[in-house]
Amino acid sequence: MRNVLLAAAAGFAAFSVSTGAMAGKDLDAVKARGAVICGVGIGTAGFMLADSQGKWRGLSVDVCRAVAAAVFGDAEKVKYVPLTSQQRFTALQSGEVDLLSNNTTITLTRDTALGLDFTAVTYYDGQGFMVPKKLGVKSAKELNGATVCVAPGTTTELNLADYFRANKMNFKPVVIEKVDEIRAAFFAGRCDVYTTDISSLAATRAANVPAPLTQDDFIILPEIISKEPLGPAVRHGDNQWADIVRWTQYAMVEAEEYGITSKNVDEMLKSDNPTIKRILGVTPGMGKALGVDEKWVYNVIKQVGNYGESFERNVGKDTPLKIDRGLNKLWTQGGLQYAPPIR
Ligand SMILES: N[C@@H](CCC(=O)N[C@@H](CS)C(=O)NCC(=O)O)C(=O)O
Repeated sequence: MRNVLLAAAAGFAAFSVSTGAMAGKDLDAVKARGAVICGVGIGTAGFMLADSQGKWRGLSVDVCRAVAAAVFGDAEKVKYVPLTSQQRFTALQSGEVDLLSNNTTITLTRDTALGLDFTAVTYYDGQGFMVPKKLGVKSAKELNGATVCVAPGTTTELNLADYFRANKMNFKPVVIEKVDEIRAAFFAGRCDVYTTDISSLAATRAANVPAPLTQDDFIILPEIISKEPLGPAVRHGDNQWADIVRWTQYAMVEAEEYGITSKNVDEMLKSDNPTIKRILGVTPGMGKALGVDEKWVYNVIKQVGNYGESFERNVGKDTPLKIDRGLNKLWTQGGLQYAPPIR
């Protein structure tokens, strides 16, 4: 009898998860804990890096902070779990983290077979190659026979094989899980080439070259061999939690489009523009629909900033990375960052 009841309970639990558009189990857990557990990388300047005080910063970290601001009104309510490329999906699937925000590429198999939901693109990227200048190589087409440092469990590894095969070239992979060890191997000359997302190459070149070498001793080759739309992921099963992450990202993009910044957001509360009033919760409704405080966007923008502020502060032209907005400009400026309306 007891077993029958347990089986029935288990069946019911499975049923409510699979149909649970309204189920809020992950959001409930986040709220009960009072903090978001965010899976990040091991350490990449501008995107996800803990400073000497242990404070995490970066464009990907800002997503964790913004979600905490939306849910708790406090961007500090985040616990960070550094994960390698190999560990990240299991950590999310098993519930060790609530959210993964670590430069993961959206792909079909990750979105389906791995049981994940990607929210929105934080950074449109592509895969590239970095080589020591002294190698004298100017194009990826000259890399036949090269030794290539690459991380396992990545799209990088797959694209690398495709690219060399398509160009009838051979390579010797040196597969290393921890990004700091990959960088060390590359800088020590254990491989001729380091391949990963170009954002990560730019970060490595700007922040990790060991003296006496300098960043001028390395070049990123011109070929961009793939599309790498990078964004946060949650696991299947709690649509409301996914909605909160997704719309928090959109809110940062929408705020940039409407000129709402961390500096002027208090002024903007007095705006007559109906869209701005709705975004900032002066006209209520959006917070209620999402299941958060009406001041959710106000809190995100006040504490974290809009998308453009986050981009410029972390990876933009005044940072060591000096990354151009490029594809990550707003759609109104010829880029791909486009948020559906908050209404
Ligand atoms: N975007 C690619 C690669 C992502 C990835 O995790 N790359 C690693 C190895 S190069 C990385 O950048 N790690 C940075 C970090 O841990 O700080 C993917 O999703 O597979």
